[in-house]
Amino acid sequence: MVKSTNRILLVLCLGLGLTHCTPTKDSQGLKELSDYPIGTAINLKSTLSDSKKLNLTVKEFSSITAENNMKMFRILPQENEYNWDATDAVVAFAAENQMRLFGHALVWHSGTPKWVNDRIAADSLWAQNFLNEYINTVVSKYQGKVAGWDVVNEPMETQGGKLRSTAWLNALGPDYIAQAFHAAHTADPNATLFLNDFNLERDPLKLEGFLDLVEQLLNNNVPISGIGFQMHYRMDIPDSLILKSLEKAAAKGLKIHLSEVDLIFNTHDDSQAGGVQSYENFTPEMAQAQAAKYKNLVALYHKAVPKAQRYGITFWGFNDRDTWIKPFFKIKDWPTLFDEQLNPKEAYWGFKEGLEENMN
Ligand code: 9MR
Repeated sequence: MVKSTNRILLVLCLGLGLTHCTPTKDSQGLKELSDYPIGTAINLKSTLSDSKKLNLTVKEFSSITAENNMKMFRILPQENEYNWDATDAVVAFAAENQMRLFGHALVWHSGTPKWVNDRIAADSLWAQNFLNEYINTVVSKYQGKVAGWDVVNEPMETQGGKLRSTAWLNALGPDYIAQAFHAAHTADPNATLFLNDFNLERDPLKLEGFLDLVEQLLNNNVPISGIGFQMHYRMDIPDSLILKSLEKAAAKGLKIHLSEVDLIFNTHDDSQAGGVQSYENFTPEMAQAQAAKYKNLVALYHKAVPKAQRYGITFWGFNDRDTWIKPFFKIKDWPTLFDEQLNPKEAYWGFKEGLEENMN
């Protein structure tokens, strides 16, 4: 059992209303145990409507990423109709709670609204101008308020080492990536600018293609300053492989963000509804195994990534009620730190122990 004695004492202490109980590390938020930001993706409306969720968000995390509200399809759903309300609210929430705000995502095939995709396909000159204008508009508006951006999200194909075939790539060629970074850097020279993708920890060919791209960008003086590993990873992905992948990425010398962490049990083929339901129930043994793997994630991050390059660990939601995994893959699963009732799972205590043991 991870730290069970301490927890029982804490619960007893609180239950008896003892005011002189010494606070243990168990009562501290994750963020207090870490010297880099610990973040969560946030759906602000849902957070504000549930006081338990709100309290946990503020207590545990020092960084937030809007799960959807800063995507292009939300900010610019129709031509010339910038919609800032939801984004402004997230910016205000981060400031009020002294949290870092991470921007996600400026250019993403799946975040591009249909009207933009249609125009890009019809007119590459328009695509070029729009790319610069959109990035400039959004990044300048939040200059100094958004600490870093996923400038290009998921530039690689789902599997293997090729660039993803998107409307952007088709219209502008591979240079759309460099252009996006230049536009973001011009709009906010102090923002940390990331290239972000999934399965980098588990697909060596994809990682190689991705890191070749990073290398080319660096050689061409493109202002990229970070690499994002989404880390929607799985219990069956060996930690030795994750370590090696992180080490290869860290060797580029850029910041490394574990940007969308969750840890799932069932397999899937990366497509919508593509889940395979092998685990029907969440057993105590599974809870312990997940705790151990979450604990080791901190150790891997510290081993592979030098201190100055640790941009932080961000969870893609922190509870099994709200996780995107279940509706997206159409499976039951238990990928996060808190259960559906928003109570901490063994995973939470495991991750916390990882922070306690590795921070120095
Ligand atoms: O969790 C997000 C979900 O609510 C949205 O419906 C979906 C489409 O916009 O995006 C999910 O977040 C994705 C993130 O933006 C990029 N990496 C993969 C995430 C999970 O699909």
